[in-house]
Amino acid sequence: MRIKMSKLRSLVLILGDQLSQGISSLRGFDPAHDLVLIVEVAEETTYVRHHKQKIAFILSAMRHFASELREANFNVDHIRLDDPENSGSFTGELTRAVARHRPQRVVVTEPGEWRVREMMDTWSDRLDLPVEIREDDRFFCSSAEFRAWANGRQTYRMEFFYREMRRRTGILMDGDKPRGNRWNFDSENRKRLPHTSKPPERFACSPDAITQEVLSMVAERFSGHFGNLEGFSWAVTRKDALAALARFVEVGLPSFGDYQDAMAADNPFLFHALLSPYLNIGLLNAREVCIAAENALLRGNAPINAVEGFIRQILGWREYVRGIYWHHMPHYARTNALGSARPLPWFYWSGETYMNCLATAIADTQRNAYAHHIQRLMITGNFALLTGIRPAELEEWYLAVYADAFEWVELPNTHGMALFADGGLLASKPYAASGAYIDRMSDYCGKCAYSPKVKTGPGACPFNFLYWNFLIENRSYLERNPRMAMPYRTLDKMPKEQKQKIRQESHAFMASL
Ligand code: FAD
Ligand code: DLZ
Ligand code: SF4
Repeated sequence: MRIKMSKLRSLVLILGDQLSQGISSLRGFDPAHDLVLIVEVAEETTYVRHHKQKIAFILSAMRHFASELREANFNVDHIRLDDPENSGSFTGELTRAVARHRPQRVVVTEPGEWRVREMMDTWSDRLDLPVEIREDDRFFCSSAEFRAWANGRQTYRMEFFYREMRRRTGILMDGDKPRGNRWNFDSENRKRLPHTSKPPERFACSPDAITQEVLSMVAERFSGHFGNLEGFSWAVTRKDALAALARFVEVGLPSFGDYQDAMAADNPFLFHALLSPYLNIGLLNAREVCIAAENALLRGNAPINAVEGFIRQILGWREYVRGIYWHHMPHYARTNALGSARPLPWFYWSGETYMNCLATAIADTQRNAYAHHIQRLMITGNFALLTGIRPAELEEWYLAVYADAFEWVELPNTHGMALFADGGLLASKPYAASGAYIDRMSDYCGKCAYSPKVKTGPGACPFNFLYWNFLIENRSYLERNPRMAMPYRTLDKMPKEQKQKIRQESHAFMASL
């Protein structure tokens, strides 16, 4: 801290996922009167047992952000995790900082998790100080705008929300028409990866001295947490995150559309952006990412199916899930439409299973704190859906294991999209699939102990019998859904003995989990 303040005006608390100089809490900041507070706290590192890389990524990015702020002439009080006086929680550290600095008020931007919002709402009374909680306006759609869109609708559909966002922002619009004369190129986003395809190398940043210090601390202090630290190569500064964006636009984006849903055993990244951790902690903002992609289209460097497919994920899905989260919490997390109650199998943590698709997706996750969307949805998510895993247990897993996981985005994706636990509020039908889908979209099955071609009996792919068993067990709930009519017609044509076998093998399999 460069100035001694006897009468501090605002103490501005910046959380670990608010590392943007444009964050609303910093607006109007005056170095002569205000002070930034950044706190590394044990509670945030352990409220779920985060992947080691996730902790290192966030703490290192926080330390880099604190020095960037200082260079930009902000006064910063940064409390480190290993500070012996550290109380270990946001509330405790804010209370200590208020005692140290005696501010007239606290300013903070709203958090990304309901849990922290509840904490924040107690601060003014606890501290006996005004606490100004500002809107997080790093998103295209505010919670109030989402509410206005959602109110009065019986069902939500991402596609209609997304079109409205396109019109409202002008992104990928040509006047009042969608660029390419179509809103959605989803049907051109489902190719299997050809053997000849050469995805780009991952954009990797070597850890600098600050990151190395954090890595050592995490290795020692969080040794029992899931995942590896070796090969840590996330960007931890805005400068490097911008370089990652530029590199993706140049080498990944052109093929992103074609192979968006493909999976490959020897490459967990393919043509994906790996930008979600940077977007979610504020090193990149969503608008600049969408504009960079649109510019690639306008310059003729990437085709429309890639650019539309990519922008749909950010302008559409990312905003849509956030809207649903804040509109429906806290009730949302408690819904369990299919009554799923099975404990999470231990192999989600150990990776030890003979099912090669699951073993690969989990090993990728251990190694990189990353798996791409289809691995998360159609492998680990699909298996949990078909076997009826208790939503809260699966959600804790997803929140812990990915570097990009914050509840506002993780929960709707897991609870709504992967598990259908919200009964179809977010997605129009369950994303349930048999081994045939996984075999079509990946090269996992060739090296598996099971065969996707065998439906029941020895060597049968568990996804095959579990898929039909899921339809049988949830019939009364799902058959009302017009989008499920076709699979139920197929099920009805199946011989009774086959259905019996499916049920028996599924029960035996699930009992063995
Ligand atoms: P790309 O495939 O390159 O996509 C580009 C960007 O689009 C991403 O960086 C991300 O910001 C955005 N995006 C893509 N799909 C989604 C989506 N469904 N919801 C929100 N944003 C999306 N994403 C998170 O950011 N945090 C999470 O905790 C998270 N948990 C998930 C849990 C499950 C069960 C599922 C099915 C998906 C989850 N996702 C989550 C969405 C998605 O899988 C990741 O955003 C994506 O894999 C990130 O990798 P990428 O940057 O390479 O994405
Ligand atoms: C995830 C995380 C971790 C691991 N550590 C910290 C921390 O020490 N200090 C901090 O301010 N934020 C951390 N975070 C991110 C918070 O959990 C996140 O800001 C809240 O969940 C609100 O979204
Ligand atoms: Fe997964 Fe079944 Fe293929 Fe094995 S055969 S990799 S379990 S889909």
